[in-house]
Amino acid sequence: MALRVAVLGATGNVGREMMNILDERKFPADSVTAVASRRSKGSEVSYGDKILKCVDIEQVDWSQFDLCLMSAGGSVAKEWAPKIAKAGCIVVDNSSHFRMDPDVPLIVPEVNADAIEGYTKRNIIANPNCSTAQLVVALKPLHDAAGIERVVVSTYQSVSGSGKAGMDELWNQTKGIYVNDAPTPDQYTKQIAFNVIPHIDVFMEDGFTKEEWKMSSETKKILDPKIKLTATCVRVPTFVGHAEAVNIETSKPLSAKKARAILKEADGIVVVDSPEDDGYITPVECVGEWATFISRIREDVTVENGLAFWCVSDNLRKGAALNAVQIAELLVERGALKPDSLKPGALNDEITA
Ligand code: 11C
Repeated sequence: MALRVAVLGATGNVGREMMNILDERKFPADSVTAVASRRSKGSEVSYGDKILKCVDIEQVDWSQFDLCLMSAGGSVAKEWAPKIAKAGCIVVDNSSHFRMDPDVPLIVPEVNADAIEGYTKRNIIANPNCSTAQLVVALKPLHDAAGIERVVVSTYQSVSGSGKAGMDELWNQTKGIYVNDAPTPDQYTKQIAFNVIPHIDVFMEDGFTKEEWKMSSETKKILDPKIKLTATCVRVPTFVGHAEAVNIETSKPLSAKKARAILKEADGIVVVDSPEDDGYITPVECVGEWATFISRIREDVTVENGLAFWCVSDNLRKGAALNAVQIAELLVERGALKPDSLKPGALNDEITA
């Protein structure tokens, strides 16, 4: 059987990146179909040098697909992921809906690849929140080396995290302010242009926001339930790329020099760290990249075993679409998905043809 892939939510910021990354990484799909809501039926999205017209979600026979990369929001995921999974198609869902379900693995391949085996319980795999994904990539090698006990993280999250509407609001407000005609906030509770807003997602009873809660609970599920994590999540007027100022306390001592060496060897990480004018990475430089960039690694002497660093990644890529495609690659690697192109004899057939 061939490997037939659907991208559901193909017209959104993340859906478009999923199509780009499937192509860039030469994911061995035998076919790729763009799927969207009825409203977006017929909209065009690109996949490599091809233009695909979106198919209406209601019209799809899901038994004809092996893998669905879904980025269509929590309510669509709640309704459709179980139906699609039941039809025999593995779902990788980017929404928060299934992340804490004990029968759904929450996967960042560099961190907890083996947990993917649990997907068979519901045929659904969850993709983490963007700010969590880059953080756990950075924490994993340090945790293995020195045992992380506590994390304090402050985020600087770009407006693409709230979709195209958030990007449009920043753009229109910024232009409007120059001519004294700025539209009033709609996507955000306060002005985002030339401002920062310490509020992402809804407030919870304890005063933290849901985004902050997600960072803590998802890190526990992906990396280690014993890690204590407190976050302050802030929206900033950048378009793409989330940045994080991270402070960790470890059970064993870990020097900045050793941490730098460990991170340099770790999967998915690029260390750019020297104490000079351009010796660090900023959000605009990480756009379109696959890596999580780590800079400003230094010892924090205010606690016994403390380390601080700066972490930047493309939130639409490692934070969403890239991680989803990496999960799909892992499914291929482990034999859960079997593309025709990788079956024995396929190469010979191609040569003969
Ligand atoms: C943001 N991190 O930047 C959010 C977007 O749970 O998948 C992703 C929300 C989620 O606004």
